[in-house]
Amino acid sequence: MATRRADITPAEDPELHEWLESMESLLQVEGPDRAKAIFTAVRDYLSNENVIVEDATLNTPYRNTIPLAEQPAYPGPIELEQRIENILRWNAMAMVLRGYDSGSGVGGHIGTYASAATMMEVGLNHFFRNQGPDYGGDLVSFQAHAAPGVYARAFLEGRLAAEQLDNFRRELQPAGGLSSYPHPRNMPDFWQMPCASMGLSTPSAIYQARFAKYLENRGLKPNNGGKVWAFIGDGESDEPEVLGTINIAAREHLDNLIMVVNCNLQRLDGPVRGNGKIIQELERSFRGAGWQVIKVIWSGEWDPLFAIDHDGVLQARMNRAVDGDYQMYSVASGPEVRAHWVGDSQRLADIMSVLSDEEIRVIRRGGHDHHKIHAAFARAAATTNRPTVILIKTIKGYGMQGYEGSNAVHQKKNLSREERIDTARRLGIPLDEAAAARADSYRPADNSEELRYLNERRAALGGPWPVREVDCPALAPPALDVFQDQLKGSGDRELSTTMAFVRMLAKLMDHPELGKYVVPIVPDEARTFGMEALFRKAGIYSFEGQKYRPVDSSTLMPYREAQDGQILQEGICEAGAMASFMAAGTAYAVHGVPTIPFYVFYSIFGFQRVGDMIWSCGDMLSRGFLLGGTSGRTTLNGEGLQHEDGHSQVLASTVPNLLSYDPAFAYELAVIVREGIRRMYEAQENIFYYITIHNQNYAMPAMPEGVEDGIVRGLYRYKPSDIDARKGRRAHLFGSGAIMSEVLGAQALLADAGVAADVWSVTSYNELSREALRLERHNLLRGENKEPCVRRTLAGESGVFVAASDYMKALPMSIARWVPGPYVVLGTDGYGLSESRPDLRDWFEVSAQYIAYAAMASLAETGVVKGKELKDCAQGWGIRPDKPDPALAGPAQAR
Ligand SMILES: Cc1ncc(C[n+]2csc(CCOP(=O)(O)OP(=O)(O)O)c2C)c(N)n1
Ligand SMILES: [Mg+2]
Repeated sequence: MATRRADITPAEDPELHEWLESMESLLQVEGPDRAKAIFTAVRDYLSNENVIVEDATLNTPYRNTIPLAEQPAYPGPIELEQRIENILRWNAMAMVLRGYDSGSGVGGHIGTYASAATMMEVGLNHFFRNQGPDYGGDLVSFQAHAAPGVYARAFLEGRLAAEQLDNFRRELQPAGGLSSYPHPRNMPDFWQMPCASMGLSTPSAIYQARFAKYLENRGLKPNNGGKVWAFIGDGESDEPEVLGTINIAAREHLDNLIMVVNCNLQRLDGPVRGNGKIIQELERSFRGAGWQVIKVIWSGEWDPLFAIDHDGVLQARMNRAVDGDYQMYSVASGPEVRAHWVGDSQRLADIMSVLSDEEIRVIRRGGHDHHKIHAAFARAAATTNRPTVILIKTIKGYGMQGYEGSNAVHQKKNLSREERIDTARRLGIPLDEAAAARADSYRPADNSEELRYLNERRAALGGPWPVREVDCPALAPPALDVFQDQLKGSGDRELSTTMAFVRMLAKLMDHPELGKYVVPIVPDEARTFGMEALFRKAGIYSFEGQKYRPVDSSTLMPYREAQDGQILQEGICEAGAMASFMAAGTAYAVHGVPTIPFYVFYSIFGFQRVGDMIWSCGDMLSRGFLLGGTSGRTTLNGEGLQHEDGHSQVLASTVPNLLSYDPAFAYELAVIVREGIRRMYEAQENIFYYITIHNQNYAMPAMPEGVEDGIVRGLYRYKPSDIDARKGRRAHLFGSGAIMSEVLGAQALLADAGVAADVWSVTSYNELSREALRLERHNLLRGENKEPCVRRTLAGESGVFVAASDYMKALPMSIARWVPGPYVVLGTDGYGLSESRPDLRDWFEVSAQYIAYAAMASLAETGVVKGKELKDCAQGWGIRPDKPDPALAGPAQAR
């Protein structure tokens, strides 16, 4: 609580009174900077003496950060802006009401925009500038649930037709519809950034701001401004991604980043902090993280009251009230508010007597006052060297009479006939009663004062917002022989696909045209993947360069940080690294720069850790390569249950425009990466890639003739059997990733047993099954008979088929329907455990022996192999019929 000199009489505490008196005179005579310097010195002195003044500066009193004296003049005609805002409020609400009336049950929200409208309008009329010849362009994301307000504006601008508003949340309607929330994927000329999954827009915005600086520091983008504005909800700020990523923004001095938290004190179910104050809590967190914090709490109507609050009772009361009280004030009557607020304080009663009961009831919060919002935005926009958060207090459902501030307002989708007519009247919408009751849209004439002003303001700021325009040069893919080392094989030298990948990456970074666009991204795992050699070569990006001599400076691979460093080293923060991937993968659209991100991570900490962020990348049409390192449940030996990934390929299959591959050989990787660059950066397709790479070393073969097409499609014959198939003793083994080594082992075992087995490399079950499903649907609807790749490639092959991978059985099962014969799948269902690689493969039944046994058993089933022979094989290969099922059991059951 703030202490004021007048609170303490000389009689009560002469010493304290004297100190406060000195401070007061210091402030008045020498000004705030000097007072701050002296206070800081006193605080530092105490802290040096081990007296820590907690909270010394993290929280300020519950009032506006910018005092009246520092509030700039408002640059527009507020009355006119308010009239326009009222039209937007009406149209935003009307589209939700019409959705309700249509009985389509598609829903919609009114309360969020009602609370956020004024801050959005102040931004759109005076701050958010589009890209232009000499300005980098602002990237703005509003709260997803405020989307109706954005559509309402585009309707006034003539960018959206009335039918589209009628079809809010009905994207399939013939006249065109509008997506519920900002989804660039579904409205690629309109929305810039997705934000409907609460919490993710904060890291997205932070890392977009950082990536813009990265591009500037590396000379890939002119240093010509462009801010990132991210508006979020106060309830949303409870998502761990929000406060979990704010430190980096301060550390990187992101003065191109402004966050705005709409503190309407409510979320969906009820108050965000009934018993506390969300604004004060966020102030502490952000200031503690090094941000500039600007609070916008009270409107101008409070200023005269503050002016007569000489002894601070009003301020003390404001400090004391909790959010539950403030929410109650937004629904209570004037006398009720006065009585509760004043309590038994005569002094407070005197101050409040300046206002009538009605004035008390309608007295506004800062978030509904243009002047206060403008002052905060202007200060934030002019700030250098650090990010700013603006905490704006509002009322949820502001203006929705009878509903504002109620706990149910978030879900309110309907109003009665009388309420509609009354709302239209209060907002000054010139619709007759019947039209208001129908919730018709209202658009003033093109030459009306409102539309002229609205269009003029946006024209002055570079055009309408939002707009997503892609203007980016295409990049030709590298010639395949850039990856000569991978294509010609490694001879006797053994290496993993991870090592092959790192070499390819280095080659790409050296490429004369593509090199500068490559953005390697790693969480704290570069050494795990053997990427440390790149540190010296490419440097780790740091806006401040390297202020220290690295401990390993005398070695061949020093930890080199540099201002123009190319590598983004994200530390142990997969969410942040994904946000960097998103920023680098969308720079083609945001900045017109075709950066190619390669984000290499521990594969188990990808989809299941930050899967929603990957989904969001799909929404934002991100391009680039995700690389799941140390992949494969049995290939990553030793690490155990929470490290061994045998399911990311299955999870990858759920992202519709993500292509996923599990290559076994270096040349496959080369073909896939080259094809990816061709499709994403030359053909500019909106797809991205997931490739699992592993750490098992083996000799990498040279690329056989004519397999490129099969690699890309997902299947080709890698190694035919070198024995003849006698009496139907024929099998086909599908291998992928590191399990290819076991499959080749099984081929040899089967040859010894007199079974001719061909080995096929399956680089992507997901691509194979997608293509087959696509064609199956095509055939179904058109009565045609197109053959999917699996069936076409395997046509005419006889015998049995066995698939083995380091992933769940669901993966190879996905192509079962098109395999022309008995098909057995082996995989790694179940939790991983700590063991050696051979023991893990035995446990999960994906060893050469189990693969060979599965082929024999399948041949036995078809009558080609006799029961006795199968038993002998089982015995010889150490197959245990009574072994526990790894999908169900753990090490305790194994003993
Ligand atoms: C990750 C996630 N969880 C839940 C939701 C559902 N949801 C949408 S809005 C909302 C409440 C938002 O409250 P707040 O952030 O305070 O915004 P307000 O509408 O109050 O401005 C919830 C729970 C969501 N969209 N995303
Ligand atoms: Mg809220």
